[in-house]
Formats: sequence, structure tokens, C-alpha cells
Amino acid sequence: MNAKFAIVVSEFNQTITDKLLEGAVSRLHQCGFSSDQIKILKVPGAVEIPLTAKLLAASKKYDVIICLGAVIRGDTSHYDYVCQQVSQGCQQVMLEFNLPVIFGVLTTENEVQAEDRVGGKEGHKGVEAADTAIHMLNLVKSLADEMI
Ligand code: INI
Repeated sequence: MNAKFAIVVSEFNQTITDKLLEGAVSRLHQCGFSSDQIKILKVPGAVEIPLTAKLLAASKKYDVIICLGAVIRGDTSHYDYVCQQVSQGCQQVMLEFNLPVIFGVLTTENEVQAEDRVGGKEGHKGVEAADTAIHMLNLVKSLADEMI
């Protein structure tokens, strides 16, 4: 399938986000997509994901955007602001551009919960994000075909 993926991944909590990225890219390769079809952009933190996703969406070069990040609760309320900005920002881009924006951003209470979700006992959210992206690509394509 001739699809173009963009992956926006944040570097904050990089040991976790590297694993999310690795899982997502491996799954896309497993499903037959080549590296030429996957553009990867790194941003400092989850807060920077939505603007990057918006610029990618506006470029009209991509069929789906996968957002990967890890927000882990600390001692202050900062966590809540970061979670709110990244989740609402991603949703806004998806609805504004009619483009699937996959929310592969972990929001966890601690590092153990995050590790559990990158290949531990709670599965792999990077792999799941890639699966969701492929599902949405197919769904959007079939809806577009129906409308022709
Ligand atoms: N960014 C994250 O991606 N994860 C976090 O856990 C996090 N915490 O906890 O602070 C975080 N903060 C940085 C934020 O995303 C921005 O990069 C920063 O506020 C500058 O805009």
C-alpha cells in the first residue's frame, strides 16, 4: 500500500519513548511498509507534539500521523498540564485536518507503569499505535472509496 506515515516522538523520558518508536517502526515494517514511507520527527517533550503534528498535517504529505510520548507523574501538577495539552492538541489536529492522528502517548503514574507498556506485562503501546494507524488508514480509504 502506497501510504505515508509520519511519526512524532518526544525525547522526554527517552528510554521509554525510544522503545515506543522501535515498536511502532518494527510493526510498520512487519506489515510491509518501507522506511521511505515513514518520516520520523523528534521533539523535546509531549507539549511540542501537537504543533509538529499540525505542521505535518498542513503539508498534506502524510496519510496518518502517529504521536508517541511518555508523560510520567512527578511531584507537582505539571503532569496534568502536559497531559491536557498533548491530548487535546492531538485531537484538535485530527478533527481540523480530517486526518488520523494516533495518540500513542503514555500517561502513567510512575516509570514501572510506563515500562509495563513498552513490551512488558501490559503489552506494547508503540506496536498498538502502528496497528491503530494501519486500521485507520484502511478505514479512511474505504470511506473515501464509498463516496466516489
Ligand atoms: N514532557 C514529557 O513528554 N513527559 C513528561 O513526563 C514531562 N514532565 O513530566 O515534565 C514533560 N515535560 C516537558 C514538556 O513536554 C515540554 O517539553 C516543556 O514544558 C516545554 O514546553
